[in-house]
Amino acid sequence: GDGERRAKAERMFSLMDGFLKNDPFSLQKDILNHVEYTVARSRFNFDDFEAYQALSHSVRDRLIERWHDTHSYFKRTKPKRLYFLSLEFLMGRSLSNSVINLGIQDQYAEALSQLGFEFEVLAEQEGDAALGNGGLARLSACQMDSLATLDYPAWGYGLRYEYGLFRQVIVEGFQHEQPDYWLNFGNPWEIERIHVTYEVKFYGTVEEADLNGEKHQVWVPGETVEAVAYDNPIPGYGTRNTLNLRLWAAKPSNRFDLEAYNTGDYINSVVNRQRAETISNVLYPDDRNHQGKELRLKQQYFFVSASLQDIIRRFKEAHNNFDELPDKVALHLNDTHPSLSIAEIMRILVDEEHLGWNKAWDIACKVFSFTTHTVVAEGLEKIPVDLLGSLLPRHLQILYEINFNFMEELKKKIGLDYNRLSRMSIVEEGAVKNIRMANLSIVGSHIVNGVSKLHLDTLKRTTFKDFYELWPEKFQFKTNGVTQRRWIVVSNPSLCALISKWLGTEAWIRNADLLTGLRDHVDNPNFHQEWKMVKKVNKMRLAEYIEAMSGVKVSLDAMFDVQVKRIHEYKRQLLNILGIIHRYDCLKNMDKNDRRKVVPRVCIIGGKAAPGYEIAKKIIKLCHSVAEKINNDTDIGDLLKLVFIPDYNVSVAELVIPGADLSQHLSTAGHEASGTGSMKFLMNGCLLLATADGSTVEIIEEIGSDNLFLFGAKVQEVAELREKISTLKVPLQFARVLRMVRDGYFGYKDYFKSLCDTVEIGKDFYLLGSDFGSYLEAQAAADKAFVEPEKWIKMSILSVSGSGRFSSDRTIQEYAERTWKIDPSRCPL
Ligand code: CR6
Repeated sequence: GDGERRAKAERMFSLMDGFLKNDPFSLQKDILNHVEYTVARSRFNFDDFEAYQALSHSVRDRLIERWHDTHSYFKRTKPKRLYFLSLEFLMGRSLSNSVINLGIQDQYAEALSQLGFEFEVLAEQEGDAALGNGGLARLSACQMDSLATLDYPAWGYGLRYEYGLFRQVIVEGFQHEQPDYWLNFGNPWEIERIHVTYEVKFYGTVEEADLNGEKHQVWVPGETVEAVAYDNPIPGYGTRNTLNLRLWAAKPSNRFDLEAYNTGDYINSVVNRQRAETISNVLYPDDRNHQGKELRLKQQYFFVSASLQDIIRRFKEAHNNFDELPDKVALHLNDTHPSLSIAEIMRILVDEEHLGWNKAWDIACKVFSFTTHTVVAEGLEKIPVDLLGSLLPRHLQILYEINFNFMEELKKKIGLDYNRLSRMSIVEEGAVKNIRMANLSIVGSHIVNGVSKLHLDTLKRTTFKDFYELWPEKFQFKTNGVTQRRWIVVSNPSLCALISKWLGTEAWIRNADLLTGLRDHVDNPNFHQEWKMVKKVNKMRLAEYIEAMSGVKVSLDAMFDVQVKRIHEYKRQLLNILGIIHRYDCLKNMDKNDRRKVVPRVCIIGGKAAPGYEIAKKIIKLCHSVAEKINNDTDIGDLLKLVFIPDYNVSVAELVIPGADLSQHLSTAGHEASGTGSMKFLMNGCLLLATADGSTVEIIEEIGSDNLFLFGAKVQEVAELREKISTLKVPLQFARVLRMVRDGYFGYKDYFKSLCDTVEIGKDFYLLGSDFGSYLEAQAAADKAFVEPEKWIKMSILSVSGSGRFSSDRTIQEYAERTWKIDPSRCPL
């Protein structure tokens, strides 16, 4: 009975000694316990890595406590929940972030130093969790941090890839990819839930069956794989709330298949079974092209099916009527990658729960929302109908039915405009028939989001014009943001301390709008002095790293000029390199006197190229070739250095961004949906040199065009320039530096030819030539500002004070209020 249960619970609680204590002494005891019993090393003899492991386990214990409390609180209070579905999360390291969000950073530092360890040194032992490609994936990670911090009742769902994004190794200037088997050394941040498993099915046929006299479609699958849950606690800052990021791993199904084992070929049956695990093995390393690969589609459906089974199970535990689903559940599609969810939920509601089609469709449309991170139509995901039909035959039928109904509805509204109907159709007709995942996502969601104002404007005018005209009320934008917890507090402790000192509060860590308060001190010389010191400390840290990585010694007096992001033609790293060649060329032709007036520069470039993206790989090689020439030119010395930082990832970003004076964001206007790197630099007091693209437009609104270096054609001009692409005028300097590369001045003449061809007059789609003049002017303006330290520091302060709007807290609050309709639900202390 009840009494018995209560007695048992009380005994349990007393046995467990209440909650874990966070004073340094208790922390030390916990760490040593983990050394001894978890890591199984002797407390008298363990190294830094083992100390890191034990430390992480002690942090994990504390996370689990809060995780339990949060989830039992949600279970009790039943708020509407958000489920954030994303195939990619770029979490980076967890230790520092967790300890800071738990608010026990100082206690841990003290506990460790008494044990003879340094927190920062142990934190360096951790590898990155790199389960994503670039901006989109890091955005998901920032947004999880904000969801937790703002107390929203949310879950993240993703895939637990065994191989994260490849490691970039540079050999003689060329990129090589190495597998990132990140689980090699164990992962203390995840909790394996061996009992939370679901069967995911593939292939097979659809058969017709009779159910109470009605005809029903029944999927008879051909293959079954098991999904196992791995939970990753996401602690909020300044709250007990700790959310869950549930990642699925594929395992062979435990279903006992008598047939397979009776054939006598035992070994082969086991090997076949084992193939199931390949589904979640490896992350696709391409951030733009996901075109119709079977394994990729399998990953998507595996993810969708496991997540939805889990979500529906949780819903059914607390509710007995699907009418309530839209009031209790919001499902967010992070890009089109999880958009099979729309077909899957229809299959569950219609085939398994036996709801009528129209009712099920009505529920689905209310539950889903969608964010697109792509600008151009060519970047949108498509899946060949044949592939989908063989892997998921029932889903293909459902997709056809969704499309049929949509087309009928559309005809009533727009008549028989066949061109428009075919553009809007979910099924693309042609030699190869495709399912257009973006069209599916728009049709099946009640809100469609862009990631910046300009992005949405562009979508309305171009890619999604037809849909916008049909459903203008569906379209919104939520400008991206990044979390100041990771991008200031974790990565730049000196700046964090300085901000808190001058604002007189740490409240900005939860409310970044307060950063505007720094404007009050913008002319204070003491503040300037301290600001300068902070930058210097971070530049020193970066300079040491550069020397260790590349052997290049750099001067701290130089301007540290950084461009770090995925390598893409539209991001125009080539423009940067050509600009550097121009600078070098000018220096070579200058007399001694003039050289004395030159601002010394350390140009830093970093980023990965997708393994099959040849031009991007050539850009990396060119960077190395130019660097070799310049860095070994004793005549130039400290006036110009170029370094490529290999294997750019989240933890490298944490080191590079705080140390930058200037950062470059050079995308041809209209191509970067948002860009989020710029926001991290802004938060770290680094000035931007940028085109008016993506969210930069809003950064300009916020900090004023005087406080950054703007250049290049605007979006409207880009279209016009492209019209006359074969007659575009390019500056002489551009032709000259290009010629230097072509003529083999940096070696590898033949290899660089096809790269040079991409920017030749008439072919220069990304308009490097026509933007070159304006780019050089912006660079000159940056040089000029740098020699007036007062002015520069002021711009830097104004950058940070205007960065509050680009906190992911603001983004998430907008999503919560305008799209998901969820309320904060704060777990009591
Ligand atoms: N590559 C956009 O290109 C945006 C992020 C996050 C991107 C980038 O401008 O900031 O998403 N798009 O919204 C995709 O990944 C498809 C990106 O990271």
